[in-house]
Amino acid sequence: MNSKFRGTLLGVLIGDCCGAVFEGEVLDAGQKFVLRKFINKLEGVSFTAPRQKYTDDTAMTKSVARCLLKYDEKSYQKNLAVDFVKEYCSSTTSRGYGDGVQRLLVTLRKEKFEDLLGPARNQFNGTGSFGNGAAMRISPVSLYCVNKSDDFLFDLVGKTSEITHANVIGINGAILQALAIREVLKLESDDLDVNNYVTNLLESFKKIEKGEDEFGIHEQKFYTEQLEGMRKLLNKEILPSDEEVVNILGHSVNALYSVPTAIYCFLRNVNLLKGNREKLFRSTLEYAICLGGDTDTIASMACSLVGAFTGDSIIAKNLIKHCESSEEIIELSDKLYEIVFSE
Ligand code: 8NA
Ligand code: MG
Ligand code: MG
Ligand code: MG
Repeated sequence: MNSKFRGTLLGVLIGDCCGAVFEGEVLDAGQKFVLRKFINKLEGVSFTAPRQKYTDDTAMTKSVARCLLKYDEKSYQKNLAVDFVKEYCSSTTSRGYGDGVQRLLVTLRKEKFEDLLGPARNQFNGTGSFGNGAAMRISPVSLYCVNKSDDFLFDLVGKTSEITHANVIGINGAILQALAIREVLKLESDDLDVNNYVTNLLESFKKIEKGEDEFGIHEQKFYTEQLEGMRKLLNKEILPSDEEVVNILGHSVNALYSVPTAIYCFLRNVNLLKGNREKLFRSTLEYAICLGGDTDTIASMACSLVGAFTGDSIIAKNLIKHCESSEEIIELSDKLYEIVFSE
């Protein structure tokens, strides 16, 4: 299990560092060749500098991991808001934070964290952010909740998300990613029944998206519909093209159009590499970036799932070494493992 903890957080880091180089692009055949060469170089012979830089995805994941290490129900959310701001302000290079979240972190600081949730609710004319920023940083919560109930996980995902994301799409994206990681963490063998796994995620989401208000029971089908689209793509006899995948699932900064995409990247490669698990990390990393769009975040979320599934032993040692702060990420994973299994 320690290896799975390391794999999860290293997946976040490596997907982010490699994907950031191609962010916002649609990759043609030439750029896909460049991408393959680029990862080959990072996996290849050891070099000292320069290291591949991480972005907001990893920066915010580190904050979540640090605050879970000193988790206390009452102070967690405030500690996390303060850590997000500290991490944001301490960086000397641009980490590619979303526009909305940058404004929000500045407001939290200026108002001295008096109102922890108000600024997030005021984002985007009061609709709150539906960006994938809550989902991209959620993996430490899956680690922390590996032996906890669903309700505990939902509550902790909510607390971790709502500081920056008040829109239900942003928060439910984080719930989906958290559940998806936790389910593979719990597997003891490297045999994953993909159909069963998707059915379980769908069942959870049908419940989550069914609500009740003064007009009675209503059903929203945002993530449920995306997961159904994902299942259809996975069951196709002919492997869908990149264009078809992006048309159905999306590749944007919207959580609805990136979290299911990341899960699809993972599951497609699990299906393709049944007897060849050592290739799963590299293959998923390259595939997720090939889809273009929000490449750092989709690759980060997809690789985190691979790492949670296989552990860190299948990740090339030099690829780990060539990403900024990998030692710190390993240390955080090991500490989380210690506290989760000593409780
Ligand atoms: P966010 O909350 O600022 O949301 C990201 C973007 O989504 C916003 O800037 C808006 O354009 C849009 N958006 C979100 N909610 C709404 C809404 N209700 N109405 C209209 N537009 C909306 O930041 P976040 O933390 O969710 O973003 C995470 C993403 O930002 C990650 O992909 C991360 O890698 C980073 N990112 C940065 C860039 C960049 O140009 N630097 C590009 C893509 C992604
Ligand atoms: Mg980023
Ligand atoms: Mg935001
Ligand atoms: Mg991104």
